[in-house]
Amino acid sequence: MERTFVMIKPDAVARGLAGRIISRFEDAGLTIERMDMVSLTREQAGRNYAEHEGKPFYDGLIDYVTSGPVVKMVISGEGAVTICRKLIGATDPAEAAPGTIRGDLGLVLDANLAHGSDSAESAERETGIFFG
Ligand code: IDP
Ligand code: MG
Repeated sequence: MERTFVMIKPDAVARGLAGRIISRFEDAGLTIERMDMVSLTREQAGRNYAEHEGKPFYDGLIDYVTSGPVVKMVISGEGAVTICRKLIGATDPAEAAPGTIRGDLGLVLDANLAHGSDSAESAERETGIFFG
């Protein structure tokens, strides 16, 4: 049993897709352990995306993830980290496979709908940032 951190980003919440995205994780057999709708502070967003600081898209990314409410979740299940990343799909929705959240519901990299931790270590770190 593994736990991961997943966030439905502001574009998806604004488009009314949160319920459908949550269902995809539940349909896969995963368990939503914790869930809350919040607006991120720039400080939280910066901590979550620290690895990207200094990259050309960094400021835009922080603007994007703080532009409106998000749904933050802790999701558990066998292989939850990898399964959630698979369900979310490739970073750029234009490249993401059909059947994935980004492939089915998105078009552009600037608004790619969801975040999922990329490893068990990231999951622990990110859960700490967002759930204390
Ligand atoms: P991931 O979300 O699939 O793990 P990362 O490479 O860790 O992808 O990038 C984090 C987030 O930064 C992406 O989900 C996306 O929102 C944004 N991002 C990444 N690369 C670019 C880019 O080239 N232009 C604009 N935004 C980007
Ligand atoms: Mg990442």
